[in-house]
Order: sequence, then C-alpha cells, then structure tokens
Amino acid sequence: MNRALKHCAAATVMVVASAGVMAAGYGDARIVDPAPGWDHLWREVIIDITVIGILFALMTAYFIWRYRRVPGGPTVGSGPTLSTAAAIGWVIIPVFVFMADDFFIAANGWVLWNSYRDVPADRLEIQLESGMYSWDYTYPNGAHTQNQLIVPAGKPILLRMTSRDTLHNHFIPDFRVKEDSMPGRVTYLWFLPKEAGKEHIVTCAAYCGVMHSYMAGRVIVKTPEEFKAWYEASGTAAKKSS
Ligand SMILES: [Cu+2]
Repeated sequence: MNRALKHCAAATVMVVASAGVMAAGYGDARIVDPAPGWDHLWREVIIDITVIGILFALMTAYFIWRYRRVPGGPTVGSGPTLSTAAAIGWVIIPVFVFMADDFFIAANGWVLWNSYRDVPADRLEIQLESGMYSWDYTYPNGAHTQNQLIVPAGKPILLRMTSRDTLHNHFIPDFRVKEDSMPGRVTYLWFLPKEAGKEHIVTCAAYCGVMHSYMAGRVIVKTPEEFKAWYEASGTAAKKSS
C-alpha cells in the first residue's frame, strides 16, 4: 500500500510538473501576425526540453545513487518488485505526459502555419522574380526595384515569387519568413512590417551558385505617407520610361 502510494505520488509530481511546463505562456488563440508566435513557440520548446531534461537527469542521478553497488553488499540487488499494474503505469504515464507535451507544441506549430498560409485580404501584393544573383520586385503599378523591398508600415505584404534560373530562397530573418522561389512555379510568403524607419536584411537561404553569399537585399519600411509618395512617383516614372 505504502509502495503504491509512493508510485502514485511520484507520477503525480511528474504530471503536475509537465502540465506546468505546457501551460507556461500559453498564447492567444487568435494570431494575426505569425512572427511573434514563432518566437513564442521557440521559447516554449526551449523551456520544455530544459525542464524535461533536468527532470530526467535528476531522476537518473537519483537511481544511480539509490541502487549503486556497495562494498560487501549483495551482488544481486533486492529492490522492490513492481506489481504488473505499477510497471505498466510507470511506462504509460510518463509516455503519455511527454507525448502530450510534444503534441501540444506540434499543434501550436500547425495553428501558426495555418495563419502564415492564410494571407490577410487587405494586403499589398508584390511580384518577386529571383535570379543569379538579385531579387527583382514589381509593384502593382509597375514600379520596379532590385534588392530593395520598399513597404509601408502596418500593411501585410504578400510576395508572389518565382525564379528565372535556379532555386533560391527568400529569407527575411526579422519577420520569420523564408520560402523557396523556383522556375516554373509560383510560391508565396507574407509578413507584417510594423515599424517605419527600420530596415531588415533579406538573404538567399538556398545555395544557388558561386555568388550566393552576395545575394542580399533589404526591406525598407516607410510610413504610409512616405510610401505613397514614393509609390506614386515610381509608378509614374515606370510608365514614362516604358
Ligand atoms: Cu539565390
């Protein structure tokens, strides 16, 4: 009876500890911009594996110490024998607890992925053609830029991407977005620039040739007014030159 209680108490401690880890910082279910969600999920994974790792290390250290061989002691241990139910419980409960945590994290990842694939209707849609070794952006009014993605703050930006030669990968680390662009196929990504006056690095994240490491650009975030002025001037200039 006493032994069963001990097992029960130990299992309860594990369940409570893991539930605490799972509940830590559980976020808002309605995510508009997935970028902070990815950061949140990353922190959660780090906290979870740290807590679970420490828990396992402590338990292992305890068992090593508790069941060590002592000089003059018996060569075959005389530890408590588990009942069938306790043995099964010790397998099932921890597996359930840790797998539940894995599924919880995976489910959060799927939710974020869905919001990343679901582009807001009110957006600025820009065509991107990548090539060795530049990023070429074309705006709805014909404005064209190379290696400079000029965007207004506060508006979701959708890039429809393709490539004129080989496989590239448009990566904007600050916005947590990264997507292949390739010939004969249109892929997309979207992000939400928030702060005007900021610049963000764009880099190619798929090895595409000898100059791959030079294939960098910038996202330049302007205020909506600054952007409008630039956009209208660039659109007109594009029309005049054509
Ligand atoms: Cu590239």
